Amino acid sequence: MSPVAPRPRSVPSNELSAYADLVPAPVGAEPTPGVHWTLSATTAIHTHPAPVAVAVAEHLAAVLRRATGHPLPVVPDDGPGPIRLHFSRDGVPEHSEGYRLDVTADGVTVAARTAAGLFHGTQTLRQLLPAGVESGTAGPGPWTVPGGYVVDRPRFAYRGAMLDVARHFRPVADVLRFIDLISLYKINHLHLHLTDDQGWRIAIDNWPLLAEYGGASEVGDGPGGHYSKADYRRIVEYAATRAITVVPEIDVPGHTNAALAAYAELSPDRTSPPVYTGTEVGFSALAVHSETTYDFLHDVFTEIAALTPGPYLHVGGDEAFKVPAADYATFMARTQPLVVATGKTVMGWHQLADTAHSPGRVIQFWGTSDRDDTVADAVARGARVVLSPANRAYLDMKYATDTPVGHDWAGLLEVRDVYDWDPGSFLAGVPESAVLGVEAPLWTESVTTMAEVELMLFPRLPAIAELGWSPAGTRDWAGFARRLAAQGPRWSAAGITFHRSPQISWPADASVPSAAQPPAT
Ligand code: TNX
Repeated sequence: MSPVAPRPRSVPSNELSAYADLVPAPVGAEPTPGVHWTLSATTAIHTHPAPVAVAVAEHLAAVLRRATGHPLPVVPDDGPGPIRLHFSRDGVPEHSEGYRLDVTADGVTVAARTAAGLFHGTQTLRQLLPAGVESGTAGPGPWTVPGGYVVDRPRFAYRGAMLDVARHFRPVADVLRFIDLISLYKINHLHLHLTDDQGWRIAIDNWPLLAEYGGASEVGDGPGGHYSKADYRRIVEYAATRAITVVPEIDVPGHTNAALAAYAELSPDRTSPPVYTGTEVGFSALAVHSETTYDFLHDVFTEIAALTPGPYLHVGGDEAFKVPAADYATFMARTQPLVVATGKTVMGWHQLADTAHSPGRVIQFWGTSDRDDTVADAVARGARVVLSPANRAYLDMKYATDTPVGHDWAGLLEVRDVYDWDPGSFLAGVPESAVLGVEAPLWTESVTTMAEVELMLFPRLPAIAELGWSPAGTRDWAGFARRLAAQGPRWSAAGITFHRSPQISWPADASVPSAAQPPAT
């Protein structure tokens, strides 16, 4: 990874506009002209001693050590220090994820009510430092932060990104990198699409062949793979240190060929189909009239719930074309209570909307129109909605016809398409109060490497992140395009592959270092 070349000027490049360039846009921010503070070889990070706060401090230290080469020790909070992370309500917005960040001539203070708030504040601090702070190798600095303050909190509680690890498996290290990437923009839910026709990716003790046999395939000729329970716990714990909750998805009753291939008794005709490595959808289904199916779901949900500290368990429910509507309703009327019995809240794709309600359930809308009466009815019955309109939020859609991977069934999605809509008023009959948030799904039928994952994420993921986080009143395409441009040099410094959208006036140095890099794998 090559660091960004130092700029030949005396005013650090970030000093003039750093507070105006933040993504996602904060609730409030002001620079203090003439004031700045510079990180040095003697800077320490003073933190509240709670392990959750120390974890945030250690993460910040790791990022800063990499790029600055300075030792950045993490020490217990003993009052104002050059960098201070502490719990406080003073001037901190009343929200569990809110924070206040102050930069004076003496240093940086991040105050929040929770570790999540501290974490988000430290992500903002990264953006106030020069772009080279994202580099994987030590640069010369100076590591100057312009004086000022940020007061911030999210608009929506749920800001998600989905990774389909079923069509193409991704090893744990890649998932951890994915977590790092999405956490830069204050995404707080990682939805893992763990099962599909092409592979079952999570070990289930009571049904070992699901992962052992059903996990040993993927789209094309690849070997597939699966997460052991220890692997999965590692992902969940790592996500927690980045203020991210994992949402596991077990997609039923369709999208189940891998499970049927492993266990014939789950299949309507009691015969295992061959392993499937193509990209069609809608051809598989569980035996919805068999008690074995519900025993299976009970076991799977119980084991998944035990691995899941977060509140949601996603049951999929999309594209079950082989299941007649009445059977689908019966199936979901039995399946949802199995989730509720584990203590989790049901989440599902919006095909679930007109089936029985369960308390607090979350409907994930992936349609392409601004009207869906079944979703509006579900909301009237108490459901909440996560918005992932495919023509706005599907990150597997190509940017343009020449995008090397991806689909186009919901259209070509340039960054403006992804940014320019309002989740609070998008769906008829779904008021802002019923919108839990937004999510950007990345399906991986054609996405096979981390470089391709990154290409599809950047720069669109920050657009969805901003819709989820920033106050509605900040939404302005021209302003966002300008702020997004300032992120380019950070991605280059970090070695992140991204689409040089022609809609954005990238600064000259946004393309140079990255283009010189070998493609990531
Ligand atoms: C539809 S979106 C699907 C997925 C595909 C995706 C491709 C949804 C709930 N189902 O199975 O991967 O389109 O864009």
